[in-house]
This record gives sequence, structure tokens and C-alpha cells, in this order.
Amino acid sequence: MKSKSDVAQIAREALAQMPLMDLHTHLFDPAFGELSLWGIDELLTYHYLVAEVFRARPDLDVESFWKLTKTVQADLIWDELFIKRSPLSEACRGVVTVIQRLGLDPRRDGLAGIRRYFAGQTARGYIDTVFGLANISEVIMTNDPLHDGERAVWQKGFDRDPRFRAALRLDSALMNWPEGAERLAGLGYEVRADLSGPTLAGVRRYLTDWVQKMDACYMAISLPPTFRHPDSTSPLIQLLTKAVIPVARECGLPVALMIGVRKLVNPALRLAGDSVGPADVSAVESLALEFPDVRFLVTFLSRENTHALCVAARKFRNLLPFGCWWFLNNPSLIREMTAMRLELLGLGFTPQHSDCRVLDQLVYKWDHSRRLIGEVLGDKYTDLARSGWVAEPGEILRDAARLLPPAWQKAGSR
Ligand code: HDL
Ligand code: ZN
Repeated sequence: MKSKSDVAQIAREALAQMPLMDLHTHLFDPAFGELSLWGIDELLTYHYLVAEVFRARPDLDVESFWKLTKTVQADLIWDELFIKRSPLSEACRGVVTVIQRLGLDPRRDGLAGIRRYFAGQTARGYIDTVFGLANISEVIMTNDPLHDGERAVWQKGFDRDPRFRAALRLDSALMNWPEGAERLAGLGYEVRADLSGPTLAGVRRYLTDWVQKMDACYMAISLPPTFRHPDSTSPLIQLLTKAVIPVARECGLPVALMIGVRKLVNPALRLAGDSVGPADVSAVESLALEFPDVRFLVTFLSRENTHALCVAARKFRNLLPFGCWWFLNNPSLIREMTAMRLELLGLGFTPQHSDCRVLDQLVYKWDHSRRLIGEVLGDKYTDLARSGWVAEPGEILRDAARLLPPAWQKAGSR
């Protein structure tokens, strides 16, 4: 029987060493070529760091920055956020973690030395390096058939790398309807701006076609803080309840709702221009109540919604809270959210996804999160032991794999 003091260490080691599946990323199978981002210049020009360099350089003209080459943008970011200032932000520290885990020394090698390392890598070889260092078994991509470049690869067909699973992303088709209608029609789906006639059947056909073509794990959509359900005035609610959810039920897939994004509050920052707003958690309770046989993977962008989502998940077993998303993916908030979720939901949630856009980020986003989640989980086992229940090592490993399973199918069975 292990002692009380061992359980926390066993939990931390379990999180540190277990292979796991990454529920939501923007990474791509290498078959997607240029869409698959990797390397130091992509790491440095990640939109999180772009937002930060503009704060470091209020004099920097934004449009002039965008005209710079990626290499020059990276030089500027490195100089401002790593040389002239210590890289203390989570996004900056992440770059340091990646460089160090690759066996390089960011201060000794400098940007030139780091670039020389990457010059010696191949895209496919580097995928093996990153998945090995991060100990990731598979990632789930974010796939959009209405993105012309991505669709062309799907339509041409390719030998899939089993480490890259698919998720059908719905924003471009369904958000701000009828903005997507023309593009759906362009693909041969009979849809009308007023949702009349064959439209909902046409959207269901689009969803079914692409869920099958991609072998999608789930369908996902990001939603504004104003998202409400029920809402008889909303075309989006019609599309969700009469197209997305019926297809999810038919295909036996969950629907991922990612709520709280205020798009492009500062358009000049492009991808870095989105912000956050507190949303109405009762909307997902209402959906869970109306569709008890459909599973909803739910994450909110606002810290303020975290507790209410935990309570909602206690009321509706078809709600699965997941991840510390985007602006919440920081140590202080990962600790707070994971403790809150363990206390309210036990093992009935998915603590983290990486949201990586650049392949190398798998290394740091999971290094940082494994340590944090392991610490919080370890504290909970210590609390449990103090209360009189000393978990066995095998039980701790079993529990950890429930929280962060190594494969998608296992994620489905909570
Ligand atoms: O909508 C999303 O999936 C978000 O994750 C956005 O892609 C966001 O820009 C992002 O990369 N967050 O980390
Ligand atoms: Zn994302």
C-alpha cells in the first residue's frame, strides 16, 4: 500500500509520462503541405506573440509589420520579446521550452543557431521528433471543406497519417448565415438564404458528406458570447438544431461548442484581433435538455463561465467540459480551472487541449499542461489520502487515462 505522500508523486509522474490524444488543434497532416506550420519563424510569428510585440512597440505601424517577411517579423519579435525583455509571457516561455526540449540553448545558440537546426529538418521527420518529445499519440485537426486549399487535398485524396484525426469545423458554412450559403451552393448543395425548401436537407448532406470523407471525430463551431438557445429568430439555431444535431445523431458524433469569442475587435491585428466575452451557459443547458441523446463537448473562452459550465455538466451528463481554451491556457488559470472541475466533476471532463497552430507548440503546450494538471491532480489524491482513501498506483494511472485518454474512441466513453 502506498503512503499518503507517494500518491501526489505518482499522479505527477503519470501525467508526465502518459501518451495522450489532443482533442483540438489547428495542425495538419503533412499531406496538406504549406498548411502544416512548423519551425522557429512560425513559432515566433504565432498570433499570440504578434499581439505581444505590438504592445512592446506602440510606435510600430501595424500595416508595415504585415508587409515584412515572416523572417523579418520573427527577427523583430525575437529582439523585442526575448532579447530586450525576458520572455515571461506564456506564449514566449513556450518558445523557450520548445527550443530547450530540442536540445538547443536559446541564449547560447541565438536565433541564427536555432534557424540552422531547423534548416536541417524535414517536415515529416520533424513530425516524428515533435510527437516523440510531446508524447502525443494523436491530434484532432480543425478541418474546413470551404477552405479551397484544404478542400483540394481532401478531394485529391491522400494516405492519411494516423496521428492526425479530423474534426469538421462549421464556422465558415453556418456562422453569419447566409454568408456561407453561396459557397455551399458552389459545392453543389441546394441551399437558400432564407433556409426555405431544400436548404436544411442540403446542409445535412454537406455535413454528412464531409464527416464521412474526413472520418471526422466530431463537428465543431465557435460561437459569440451572444449565443442563445432557444432563439426562434436565429438562423444559426435552425441550422444547429435541424441540420448539425440530426447529423451528429445519425453519425454518432459529438458536437463541440466553443463559446465566447468576439471576432476581430481589432481587425488590424488579423488572427490576433479576436477578443473574449462572458456568455450565457444556460444556452448549452437548454441544448443538452432538448437533445439528451447527443453529446456536446463544450468550452467557454471567458474565465467567468468556467464554474457555471461545471454546474451545467453536473445537471446534464451529455455535456463534457473540455480544455483551458486560448486566453485561458495559462498556468494560473489551468490550475484554477482543473481544481474546480475535479472538485465538481471528478473525472468527468477533459482537462486540456493544446489548440496548437504550429506543430512545435505540441512540445510546450503539453509540457506546461502536463506539469500543471499533474500538480493539481496530485494535490487531490493527497486530499483523498488525508480523508482516508490512499489510491493505488494502478488506480491513479487508470484515472489519469480517463481524464486524458490516448485515443479518440476512448475519449468518447467517459
Ligand atoms: O476558434 C478557434 O478554434 C480558436 O482556437 C482560434 O483558432 C484562435 O485563433 C486560436 O488559435 N486560439 O488559440
Ligand atoms: Zn482553436
